[in-house]
Amino acid sequence: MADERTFIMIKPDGVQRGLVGNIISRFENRGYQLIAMKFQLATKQILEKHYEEHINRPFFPSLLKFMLSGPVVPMVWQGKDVVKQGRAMLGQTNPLTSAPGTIRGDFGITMQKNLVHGSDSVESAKREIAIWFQDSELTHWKPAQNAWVYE
Ligand code: YYY
Ligand code: MG
Repeated sequence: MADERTFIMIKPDGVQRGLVGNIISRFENRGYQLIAMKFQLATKQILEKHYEEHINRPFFPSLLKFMLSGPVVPMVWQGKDVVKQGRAMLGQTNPLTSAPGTIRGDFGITMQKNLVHGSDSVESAKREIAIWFQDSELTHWKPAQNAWVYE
């Protein structure tokens, strides 16, 4: 459905390395629609909700420290198949097994500093969007390019 939404977040390494514009451009250039975006320091509380499934994993304390080390850019993107395509554009969790042409495959080397988060299912996207954004922050608009992106 063309109104599918995903949650994409540029992590502190992506911000520190000046890759915010590059990462946003990839989604814009593909034809996806930006619905919401923030620039902020995350908090322990919000990250514990966001990474709920990983809270008992051995890497969690280190992941939390990294995610709190600088600003992040949480975003909502919309368009046909955007959850699956967003994950494909990110690459694998490990940048070393990510194909060139993907964000992680183009810019990353280690697992933790893999630059960007993307929802892994439509259900996860709904959950994550609700953690980072109020309903009133999701902007309703019709991109002029849609007529030239969709049949
Ligand atoms: O969804 P994705 O980000 O690709 O990977 P997850 O398995 O959900 O892990 C979330 C996050 O945790 C990952 O992006 C890097 C980090 N991480 C890690 O530092 N070490 C691991 N062994 C697994 C994940
Ligand atoms: Mg994940």
